Amino acid sequence: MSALPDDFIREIEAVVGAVGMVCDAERMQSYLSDWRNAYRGEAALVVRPASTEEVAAVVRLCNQYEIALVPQGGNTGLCGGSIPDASGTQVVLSLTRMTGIREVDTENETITVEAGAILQTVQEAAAEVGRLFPLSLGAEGSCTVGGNLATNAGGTAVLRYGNMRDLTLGLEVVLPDGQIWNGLRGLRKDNTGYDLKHLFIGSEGTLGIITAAVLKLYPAVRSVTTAWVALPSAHAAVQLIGIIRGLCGDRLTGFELMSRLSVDFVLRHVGACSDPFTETHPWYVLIELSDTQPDAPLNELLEQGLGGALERGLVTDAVLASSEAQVAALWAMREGISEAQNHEGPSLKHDISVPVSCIPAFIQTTDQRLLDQFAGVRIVAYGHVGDGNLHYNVSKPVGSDDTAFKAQQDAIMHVIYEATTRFQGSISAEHGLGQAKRAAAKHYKDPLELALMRAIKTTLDPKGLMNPGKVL
Ligand code: FAD
Ligand code: S2G
Ligand code: ZN
Repeated sequence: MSALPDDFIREIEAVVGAVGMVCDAERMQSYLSDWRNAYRGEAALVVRPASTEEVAAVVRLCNQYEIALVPQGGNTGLCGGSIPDASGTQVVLSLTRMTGIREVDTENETITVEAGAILQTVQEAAAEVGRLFPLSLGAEGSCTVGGNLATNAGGTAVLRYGNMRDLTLGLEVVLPDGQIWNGLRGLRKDNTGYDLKHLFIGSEGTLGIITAAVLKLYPAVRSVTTAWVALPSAHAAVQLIGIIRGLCGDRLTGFELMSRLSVDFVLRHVGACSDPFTETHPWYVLIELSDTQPDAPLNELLEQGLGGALERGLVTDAVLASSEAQVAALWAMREGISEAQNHEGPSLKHDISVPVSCIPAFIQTTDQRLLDQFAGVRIVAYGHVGDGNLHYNVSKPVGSDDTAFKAQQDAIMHVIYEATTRFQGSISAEHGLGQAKRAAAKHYKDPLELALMRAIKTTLDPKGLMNPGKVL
């Protein structure tokens, strides 16, 4: 706090009260590093406003005193976007006191929530009124809606419902000058000029602070079937999703690919997980079908699709979950990969997307190049096949030195991102850029796109106080 002017601190306290300020170093710690301790920073102060008006007043003061702000939700981001820099001069603005569910409107199928609401709480609020809010990801117990919006989060149901951008109808945003933009409309159609909410969705706190949102609700699903399927190759997985989608259409709500090594990591480090098969296989997919009809014939449909695939040699084994507990165990296997990687040394994360049809060739050629150049590295490949989104993470060779492995991070990254570019893909499918991929974006993104992004940034945040050092 020493870096801040006394009258600034007094004025902040007059806005948020002592309850809304975290000053001592001890209590500040959890705001200064991310979920996996990959990024650490220092803050002059952590402020926890309780309302949009308080956020606006804090932003106005930071603007007036020219103090940089780092918006923060659940701190589960994987690109260091919510962590302050090392200067100790920035203020972290945590939305975690703004957890209100402002309105649930079942006639217009919308739910209006505040930015600090935990994703799981929003899912539960929808379920209470017989609706579904479909965003679903491994961090849903601690990530916030504001963070989901700021990173345009994806997760496992994108292939059926889309990502956060697709699920949002309106936003309330505090702009870098402290003005409150109230765009909290729940209209499905509003064609009156530029669609401004889409500027802020995915902006990772660099264009303003999202304080509330109007989100879409969907009919609750009343029947679900889940299968764990073994395959001989990633190519078989791409062929299989075509078969299942052709047969089941929009009932296909999850199709998650996992390599054997991903599964091995989970079996090794995540308790209460077990392999449904006795044999090991190179690849697995977790398939979920769901329907709003109770007792929809989902098992029969899935057995029909898998049966045909088995005859064609695309599937080598399959099991349909026969209980809620087994469904949960299969998803725990999938969602446990992120955590399991942390127990195998540094995990060099690459959240890439390529056209779905290119996934097999991307994996085959990139695996080869990496293993040729970095003998012994372990490639943890898994992710959301339906979106062409692979989490293509690299763990160190067994027994090697963490520091020596991390020294190869850029070289490994360029092999992966050059392959991504060759396949017309993106270097960040769902996690955003944060601080982790800022340099890579400068290298791999189209210069005109970067210039347009900078023009928008300069227009909205001319003093550059909103989350500096992130994205651009
Ligand atoms: P934070 O980490 O607090 O912040 C993320 C970014 O948003 C930062 O740049 C921050 O400045 C900004 N920000 C936060 N709140 C606001 C606000 N109110 N206004 C403006 N800017 C704001 N992500 C996926 O997309 N798909 C997945 O499948 C997925 N799986 C994950 C699994 C695990 C186990 C973990 C740990 C993470 C996973 N993530 C996934 C990443 C992460 O959960 C998402 O990026 C999530 O949306 C971040 O939300 P958060 O509240 O934790 O945001
Ligand atoms: C997921 C988490 C990313 C990672 O589990 O779908 O988005 O690489 C990821 O840990
Ligand atoms: Zn993911």
